[in-house]
Amino acid sequence: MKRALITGVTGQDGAYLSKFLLDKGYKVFGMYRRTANPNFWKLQTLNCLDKIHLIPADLSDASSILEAIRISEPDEIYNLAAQSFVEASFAQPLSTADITGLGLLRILEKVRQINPNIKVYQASTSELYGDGQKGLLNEDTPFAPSSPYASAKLFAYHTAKNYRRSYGIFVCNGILFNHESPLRSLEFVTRKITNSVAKIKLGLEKELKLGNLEAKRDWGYALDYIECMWLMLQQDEPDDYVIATGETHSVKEFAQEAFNVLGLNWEEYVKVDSKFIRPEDVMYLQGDYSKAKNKLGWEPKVKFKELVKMMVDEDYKKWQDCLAGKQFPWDAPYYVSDLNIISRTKRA
Ligand code: NAP
Ligand code: F7E
Repeated sequence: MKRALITGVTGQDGAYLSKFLLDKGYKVFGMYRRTANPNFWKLQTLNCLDKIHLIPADLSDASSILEAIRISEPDEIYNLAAQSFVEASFAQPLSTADITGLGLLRILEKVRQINPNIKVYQASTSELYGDGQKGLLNEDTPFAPSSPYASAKLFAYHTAKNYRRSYGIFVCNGILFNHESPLRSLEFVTRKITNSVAKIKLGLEKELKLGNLEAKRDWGYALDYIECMWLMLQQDEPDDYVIATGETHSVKEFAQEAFNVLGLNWEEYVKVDSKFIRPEDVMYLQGDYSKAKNKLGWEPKVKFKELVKMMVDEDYKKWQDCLAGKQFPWDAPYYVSDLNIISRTKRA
């Protein structure tokens, strides 16, 4: 039985990857950081919390990483943990650099020292390209990071390549473009929109405040992208791959489509609030996944409209279930604004 260690197991990708690997017969170890309030709702939603082995560790603490590798004795490590919110990286640049950048270096040093045969997946990102790009972006497009998050990920990207060349470690960079799902955290723009559309439809909220509506992203479905992480580690040689859909849409188009799903006109509800505008933003991203298609045999299945509908439908159902008094794993009650709505509806 193959053994995998997933860092960032409580995140969107960590939860989907846990399920994917369990279904493939892996013994799955999930690294999570200690928090005052546990946040396992994504793993609970996919019904795999009790099937994985949880190990408390923190990417900023090398000794805890050593312990996690010793306990799990993995064949494969998937490094998904990060401070992954670009906006927050402007407010917390040092901790972002520490976790999102140095985190991989700490892992690779332990791999080199303990067992250099462990294969490693690094969650690289389309944010590496930065602002000012045009056309389809591929593995040869030069990087020009536009945020502390992207700079930290660029450090990790090069660290992976360096450990591959210097020590022969099997480590792959998955240059993944934005990927979303009903398990996306609420601060990211897609889920922020779909959650708000559901509340507006149910009369629980009146407006949605967003920042830069013109930014374009290549949005795919997280579950489609998880398979690629695994495929990269099953190849004979380590390599770096762009994973994307090849389509791009603006935030405005996403909002328009999402309101449309529930028969609403986005222009009546969306307001621009400068609070959500970043010091520097990436205006355009569109990926060329030809290499993944040719070498891994991978293609995205879910396209833009289907993705938006899936997310709106899921959030709408969650709010309806909440109003009906049902209990289920969910993140909205952890956000003050949504908690206030839930408390209000319970009092009424
Ligand atoms: P996510 O939902 O934000 O999950 C991030 C995970 O990292 C969470 O489990 C989080 O734990 C954990 N984490 C944060 N700081 C940590 C620390 N100091 N030590 C240990 N764990 C820590 O992110 P995601 O969307 O699943 O993305 C997975 C990875 O892919 C990330 O590295 C992200 O940067 C990268 N990526 C994402 C996308 C995308 O569109 N989703 C695209 C390209 C690359 P808590 O739950 O405790 O916060
Ligand atoms: O922003 C704009 C915002 O936060 C998308 C992470 O997974 O993907 C993600 O990073 C765009 C930006 O994702 C709001 O300015 C407008 O232009 O959903 P986002 P991101 O920054 O693209 C990459 C690939 C990663 O690697 C990251 O880990 O939407 N936008 N108004 C807004 N964004 C947010 N969050 N909130 C708004 O109100």
